[in-house]
Amino acid sequence: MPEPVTSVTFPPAFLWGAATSAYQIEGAVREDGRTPSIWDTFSHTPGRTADGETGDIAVDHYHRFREDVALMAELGLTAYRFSVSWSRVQPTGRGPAVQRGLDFYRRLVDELLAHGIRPALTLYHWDLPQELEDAGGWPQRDTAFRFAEYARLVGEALGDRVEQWITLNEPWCSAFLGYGSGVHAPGRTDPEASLRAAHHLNLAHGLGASALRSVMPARNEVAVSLNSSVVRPLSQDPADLAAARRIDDLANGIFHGPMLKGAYPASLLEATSSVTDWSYVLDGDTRTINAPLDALGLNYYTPTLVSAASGEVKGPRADGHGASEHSPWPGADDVVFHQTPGERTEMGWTIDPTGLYDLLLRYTREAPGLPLYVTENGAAYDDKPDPDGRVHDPERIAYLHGHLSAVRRAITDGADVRGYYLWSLLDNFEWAYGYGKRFGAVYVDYATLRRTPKSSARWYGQAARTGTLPAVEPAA
Ligand code: PNW
Repeated sequence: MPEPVTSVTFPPAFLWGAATSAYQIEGAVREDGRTPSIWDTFSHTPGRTADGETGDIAVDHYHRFREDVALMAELGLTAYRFSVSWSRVQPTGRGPAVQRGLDFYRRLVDELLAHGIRPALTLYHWDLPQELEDAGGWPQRDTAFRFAEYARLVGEALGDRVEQWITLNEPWCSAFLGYGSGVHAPGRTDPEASLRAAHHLNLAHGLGASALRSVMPARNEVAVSLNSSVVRPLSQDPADLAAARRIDDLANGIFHGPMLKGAYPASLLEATSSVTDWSYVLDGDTRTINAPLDALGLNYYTPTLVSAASGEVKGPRADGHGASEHSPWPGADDVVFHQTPGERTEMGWTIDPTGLYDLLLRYTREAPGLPLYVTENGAAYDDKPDPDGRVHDPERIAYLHGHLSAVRRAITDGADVRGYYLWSLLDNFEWAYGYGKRFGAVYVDYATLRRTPKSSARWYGQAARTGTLPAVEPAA
């Protein structure tokens, strides 16, 4: 691996963070009044996750958060993005907050602040209280109002000490992997329900953002994290361009349209008209969803390459969204997904830092003046400790170097990127893949739950402390 010739230096205020989510790390699923979320139910349903793995214990962060915060501080990180478990705060998804549930997050935030680490709080990272799913889940309009109430409770409790707020994490995954392809909780496979879910997630975002503002100090920032896809056509053939346009609407426009511009793309409404009539979009909804934002979070892993069906035998689906006979792309059964050429991570996701650059510049155009954060980016590798106990992950260092360099280039070219959150701080429960996919900068031995920073964690910490990317270490 050649060393970069010029040094890559970031603005002094740039945030160097790591990200996690509640169900993936906390464990303690029955403690202090917490009740099951859809991910508890799903992971305990045979056949849903690899080897039937669950988040029951995960990496026991609920009991080890002080150790985890100390680790971040020692590495030199300046920001930490975590999510709140809704069913710890409101076990039935309704009613007053459980103080013991909120207290855990108060202690966590205070520990972060005491170590000079800026907390960024995500309200919803996929773990809907099961009772709300039993009442219809995201396809049901009422769920959006329940979310707004939950947002208000958490905003009241923590708005005095958390300045960065994120309403939803990746609503695309909640809607289309949860209710379309069924590879995520609650595991439903109903294309019309997945579009209803998308609308009610949008509505939840808008209502939630306004609820937060009504109870929090004005200095706090409200954002959303989208897993906006970089959709590329296989060729410049008009049919391929049209296929890319349709997937772009279903991946991106369906969320950023109402959130940033106050309207769903007309092309989306038309292309999905055989699946749904959109009658659940009521007067005023898109105005509600278009609530002002202070920043936009973008999660990026790999680009999406598509073409129109050519009439040839279709290969296996290569959209990297897990194995299902059901598509997460309603009304787009004739679009073919291709593997982007190039080296891949353990997830089978092609490494393509240019995609991150393109994404940041695209949203600089879509939302002029809105500060951007990379709220997730990272890679899974098959990390193993050496006999001496150290964990060397030069591939992850190369991945981070490539993507952070792309962020730097985007800043140079006009994108207002304020920070980067590495996914993930710790190896953790990678949803349907269970514990087999390790995204952590810190290695977790699942037998003992011992944490060992990988060489990438040291590398990233040095970047955080100096504001400059260290050279990539020579491949082992
Ligand atoms: C994101 N896809 O998940 C999540 O926000 C994290 O919780 C997760 O651990 C991380 O990325 C790595 O997977 C995604 O199929 C899951 O396109 C699936 C997809 C995208 C993101």
